Formats: sequence, C-alpha cells, structure tokens
Amino acid sequence: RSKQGFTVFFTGFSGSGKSTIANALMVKLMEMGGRPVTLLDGDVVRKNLSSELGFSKEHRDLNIRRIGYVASEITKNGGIAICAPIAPYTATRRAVREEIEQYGAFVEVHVATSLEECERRDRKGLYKLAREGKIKEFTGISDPYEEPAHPELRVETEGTDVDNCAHQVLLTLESMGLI
Ligand code: GGZ
Repeated sequence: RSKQGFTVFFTGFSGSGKSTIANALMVKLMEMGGRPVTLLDGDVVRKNLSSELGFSKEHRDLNIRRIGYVASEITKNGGIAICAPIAPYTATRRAVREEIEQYGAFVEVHVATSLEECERRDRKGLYKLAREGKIKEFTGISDPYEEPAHPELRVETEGTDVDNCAHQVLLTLESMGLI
C-alpha cells in the first residue's frame, strides 16, 4: 500500500521559508508514524557533508548531487527524505529527480516567496551584505535562480502561515497516494 519511499524536495531563495516549512512537515509526518523521516536541511548539509564547498555553479551542483544521493538511498529503503537547499539550477534538480524516481516518488515544492520579500525580511542580514558586495555570488542578487516550471506544488508564503504551507504539502502527498 503506501509503503513506497519518497523525497520532498524544497527549492527557493535564501530566507524564503524552506527550512521552517520543512521542519513543520517533518513533525507532521513523524506524528503520522510509519516510515522514518530524514531532514536534509541546507545549513546542516553544508556543515556536515559539503563543508569544503563554496557557491560557484560547480560547487552548488556538487552539493545538490550529494543531497540527491543521500535522498535516493533513503527513498530506496522506503523512508521519507525532506531536502531544503536553494537548488537554483533546473538541470541539477532534474538530475536529482531522475535519480530518485528510480526508487520512489520525487515531490518538488517551490517555496515561491519573492526575492523582494526575502530581502525585506532579511532574517540573517545576508541580503544586506550581498548588496554591499561583501558576499559574492549571492542567489537572486549576484547569482541566478531558475524558477521551477512544473513543481508538484508551489507554496506562497506571503499571507499564508507555516502550518498552512506544510498542510498543503501533506495534501499533495495524499493526492499522490504517498501517505
Ligand atoms: C546563497 C548563501 C550564499 C550565497 C551563504 N548564495 O539563509 P541561509 O544562508 O541559511 O541559506 C543560504 C545557504 C545556501 O546554501 P544551499 O546549500 O542551500 O545552496 S545551494 O543549494 O545553492 O547549494 C544562505 C547561505 O547558505 N549562503 N552564501 N552566495 N546562499
């Protein structure tokens, strides 16, 4: 029945709310029981798996491929992987999708908070530093973000709270027969 593993792959700007929604989703999925849930958050992966990498296209791609590999192993073994990197490149996201779809479902969720809103919030002060040129190759400011054309779900965070966004992901998983 619903024993297939799957990966929920969030993508969006820094400060878009990916981590917050991913965490809320993790809690909901854990409460439901059943399959083990693993969160591969951007910062945590950068610290533990990709500490030598910077933010060039090559390094971002390598980072995403590593996340994709770990998520594919989790998916293969019937678990749930939740990934929350920026993942700015369409081709790299597609490669990860193809790798994971060999073993289970890939659910791409675009956290569609606008750049203007992320910069307005500037939770970590990084946009300010990027504008001042103190952080180079910053996504949205001095580096590209290729918006997903056909994600399984796009969530708007402006005017929608975290719990509602996480709930929308659950509804998508349900409609795909995954939970
Ligand atoms: C984008 C950067 C950069 C640059 C540091 N560009 O809000 P945060 O701080 O915690 O999330 C961002 C994180 C992005 O790492 P990812 O592994 O998700 O990126 S990618 O998927 O592109 O590999 C931000 C911080 O690292 N950060 N410098 N130049 N974000």
